[in-house]
Amino acid sequence: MAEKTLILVKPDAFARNLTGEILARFERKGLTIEALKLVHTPRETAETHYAEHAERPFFGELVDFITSGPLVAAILSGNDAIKASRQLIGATNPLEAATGSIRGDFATLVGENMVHGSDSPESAEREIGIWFPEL
Ligand code: DAT
Ligand code: MG
Repeated sequence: MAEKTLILVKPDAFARNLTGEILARFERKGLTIEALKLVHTPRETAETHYAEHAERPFFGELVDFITSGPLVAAILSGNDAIKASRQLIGATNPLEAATGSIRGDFATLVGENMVHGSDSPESAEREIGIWFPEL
């Protein structure tokens, strides 16, 4: 089923010059970049994006991290793009993410886990509206 998802190459990955490597993995899987931008994220945007975690103890650190430097936001499309992307990204905790996944290959900290991918069609629609309001 053709669908769209919202991907963030987070500030840790951007700072480590891994943006191209990460986007290449999604492209190699067969997903298509529909939109792409570099963002200096306003705090309010990060808080809106992660609103479901507002009551969690790590929320402040999460918003600090996601606003700590530029990130790259992308809309990807393709067959089951949401599930396919989450597979490539791996488990939330990089220490539990499979080797071969982005988090499994490049990260060790849950708070600096390289990439975000929407987790449902509803999330994808909401998140595309946050990061690409002009579309
Ligand atoms: P995912 O990014 O895999 O969808 P999530 O939606 O549960 O994971 O959490 C969003 C982000 O919040 C996650 O990428 C990293 C951070 N996070 C999640 N659980 C955490 C924890 N226990 N401690 C610190 N940061 C956490
Ligand atoms: Mg999530």
